[in-house]
Amino acid sequence: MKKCAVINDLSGFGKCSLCAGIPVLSVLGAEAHPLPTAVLSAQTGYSSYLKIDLTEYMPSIFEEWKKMGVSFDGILTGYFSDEKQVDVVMDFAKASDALLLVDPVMGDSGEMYKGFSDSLCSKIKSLALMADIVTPNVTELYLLTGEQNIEKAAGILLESGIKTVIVTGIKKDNLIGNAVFEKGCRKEYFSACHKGSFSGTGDILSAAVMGKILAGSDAFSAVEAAAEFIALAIRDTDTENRNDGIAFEKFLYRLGRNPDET
Ligand code: PXL
Repeated sequence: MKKCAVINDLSGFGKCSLCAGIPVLSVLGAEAHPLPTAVLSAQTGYSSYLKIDLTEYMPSIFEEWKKMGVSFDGILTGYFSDEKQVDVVMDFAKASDALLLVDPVMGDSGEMYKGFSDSLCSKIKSLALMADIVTPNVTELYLLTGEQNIEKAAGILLESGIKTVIVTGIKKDNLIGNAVFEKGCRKEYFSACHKGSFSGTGDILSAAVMGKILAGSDAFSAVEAAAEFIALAIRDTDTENRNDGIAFEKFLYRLGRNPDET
């Protein structure tokens, strides 16, 4: 089985980060090997939460993995709670030839998430520039490039050497969608949006894209499958609070199904 290191936080509520990434990778047939950056009672969108930062343990965990002699096919990164964590992960990624997918978790809806600073964002940008694939939402794309125009901003990232730029949460009329950019190629995947944005959809998308690509898909069909899965779950979500995330669990089996099966 393909091995994927998943570097992200573990949040008790919010259906995001590792709670989304591990099941999604698993159903797609990849082994998920989590390294939590922090443990939280709930993701930071809730009005109160406890965060236990694990920065000091991360180098030793990487050291133990090195001692075990394991090598990874994929490295998937998400939420960081400290700049030092990003440095350690950059060293880990440099020493590996795994496919690196960086979800540059920094903000949404035009604002940085609680606890983020310009210097943490600039570190995350350095990591993103090492990646094969990045999955920023529109806010994060702007934070990475300083460019409002999505096409131009994606172009800046491609020019810097990133192979695939996947921009999530693009709003157009009553539709929401994702755009995938590779050199000389661009595709968009839109679906009807009546319910606004939800916690965890970025984490689900990045894990689904990683899982699909490790299973042999190209980035375009990976995003199409991930977006369909998320749209299905959102349609079935009846929560009043966007912080609670989406009802993705009962549709995991459909994500894992071979597209040729009926
Ligand atoms: O889904 C992004 C995310 C991940 N982890 C934590 C968060 C957020 C977004 O708010 O707070 C802890």
